[in-house]
Amino acid sequence: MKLSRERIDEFEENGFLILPELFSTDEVAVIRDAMARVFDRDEPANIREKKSKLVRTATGLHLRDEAFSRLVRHPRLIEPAKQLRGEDLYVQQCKINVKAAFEGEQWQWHQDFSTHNQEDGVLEPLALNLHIFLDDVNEFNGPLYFFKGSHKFGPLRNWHDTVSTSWDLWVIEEVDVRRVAETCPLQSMTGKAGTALIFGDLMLHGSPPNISPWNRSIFSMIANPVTNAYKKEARPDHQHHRDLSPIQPLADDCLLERIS
Ligand SMILES: O=C(O)CCC(=O)C(=O)O
Repeated sequence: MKLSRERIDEFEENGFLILPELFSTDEVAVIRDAMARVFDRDEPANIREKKSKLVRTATGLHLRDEAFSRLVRHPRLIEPAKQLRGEDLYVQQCKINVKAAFEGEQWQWHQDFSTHNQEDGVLEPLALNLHIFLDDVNEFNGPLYFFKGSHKFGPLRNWHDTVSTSWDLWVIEEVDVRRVAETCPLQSMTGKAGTALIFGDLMLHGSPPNISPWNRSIFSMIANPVTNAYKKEARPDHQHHRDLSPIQPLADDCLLERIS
């Protein structure tokens, strides 16, 4: 799948792209079945919420289930990502972020690049975060909030928050969030299950707790150019994979082909 010139310009201008219902209901069902299998296991790569102990983030998915191994090579994700970066990419991270109804906790304001740079020694903000909504995401069940165009500010001042949630995160100083808010409008990332979202490493974003009665699960894969690979191994492999093999896209129907 190729992006048009207009969509590439939109990505450069806003810092993100929404691709409504890029994946079909049947494909989302395959991913959700795999999610249930992975979440059932009590493994360190399933990181639980501080309070409820429900799974918040399940990482290393493409090494834990064949459906995810195919999904990280899906042409509808990988071809646009390669087109935007113009070079080979590796799977830096492959996870699902859940926000369970009533219980899902926040993601503080952050740029992904702060973590990639501080923890993994990635030098340039070139990684792309590729999301697929696995539930309908609405205004109430904890959508991501983006400061549209915030990538143009470059890397912002950050600090390491190891207290607020069970996922340690490099978060952005409030003074910088206020500065960005002066010119960049906030937009919530909502859409039907199967919708995809592509955003860059410098997007200033966060998301509120889910106090609604509706679950919210989002698949998230970070794809980074091979030439921009990690230089530090502070985090475990399931949070930043060491395998730098260039991602080779599979056939478009790869998710629906039988898994033997
Ligand atoms: O799942 C969320 O609400 C936030 C996820 C996020 O911030 C990210 O993927 O970088």
